[in-house]
Amino acid sequence: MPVDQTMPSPDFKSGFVTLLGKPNVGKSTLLNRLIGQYISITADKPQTTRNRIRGIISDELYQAVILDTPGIHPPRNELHRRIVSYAVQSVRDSDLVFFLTEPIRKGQQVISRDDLLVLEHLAASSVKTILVINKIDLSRKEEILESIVLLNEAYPFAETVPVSALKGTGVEILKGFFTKYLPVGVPYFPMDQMTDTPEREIVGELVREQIMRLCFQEIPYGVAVHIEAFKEEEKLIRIFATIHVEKASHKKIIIGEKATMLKKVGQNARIKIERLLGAKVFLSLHVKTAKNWVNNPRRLSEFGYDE
Ligand SMILES: Nc1nc2c(ncn2[C@@H]2O[C@H](COP(=O)(O)OP(=O)(O)O)[C@@H](O)[C@H]2O)c(=O)[nH]1
Ligand SMILES: [Mg+2]
Repeated sequence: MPVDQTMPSPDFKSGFVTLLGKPNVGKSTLLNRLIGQYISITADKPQTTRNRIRGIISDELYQAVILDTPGIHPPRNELHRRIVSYAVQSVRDSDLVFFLTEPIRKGQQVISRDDLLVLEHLAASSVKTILVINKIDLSRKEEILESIVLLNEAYPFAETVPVSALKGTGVEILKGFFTKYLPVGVPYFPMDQMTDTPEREIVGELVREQIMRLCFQEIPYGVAVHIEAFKEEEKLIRIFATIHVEKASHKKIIIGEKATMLKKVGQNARIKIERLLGAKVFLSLHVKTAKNWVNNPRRLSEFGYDE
């Protein structure tokens, strides 16, 4: 339910927008760019995003609540199943979808299977969808134009916009769609709020992001970060976090020789957390083994992955 606020203007628009697209296409980068704050983690690895991160963008004319998703992909374990069902559910609950994809490469005339899978889900939902062709800074003009034609033949998009989420190109055009396509309504959140995801959840994600970025291959996918304590003192915020891993061998890798890896994870994460919270931070990390938690319903709920 919308909070009780005076409506800024009679035709003020408010609603929910879901970012959808295959892993690594730039959804989280776009969310951060739209709201101008780093709340959703990004990495050059598939399936970085896992937790429910929502950004809020407000203006005199609209408020858009934007949901970042990990994308829709065939689930491999109980964790994935819960994540995919969240993405599917958020499409059903949204007023507008931004479908992100990358330009189709020259000589590669087909739309990828990953994209087709997402489009199938969209077709079933009938939510108005904007085609966002991202990473245009990496592509040639002909490739972008050809992609626009092919994708519009495959799906009835309401609009098409080529962007670079990384550089910011085209992002202002996307903001124009909030007034055009969201329904008339009062704001759901205070106008200066940038996210409704709890701070400690974002902090946990910032720790997990560094593990994604610094550790190799399969290890990061079985990692959950749990914030045990978050103590705000006068000049410092003390944060105690536990990193849960699936196997003892993974614990060894994350800690590293003489704890060098864990130190690096902590240092990098602390810099980003300080920027987010605007305060000095003391960050303490502890690594624990939680065998096969990705398939354990009790553990999944405990780590915030609800049904
Ligand atoms: N060159 C380029 N890279 C981008 C762009 N948008 C995102 N990326 C990079 O693509 C990778 C995946 O981005 P991310 O936002 O995590 O993708 P997600 O999995 O869809 O959330 C990261 O390394 C980003 O820096 C873009 O417009 N141009
Ligand atoms: Mg992401």
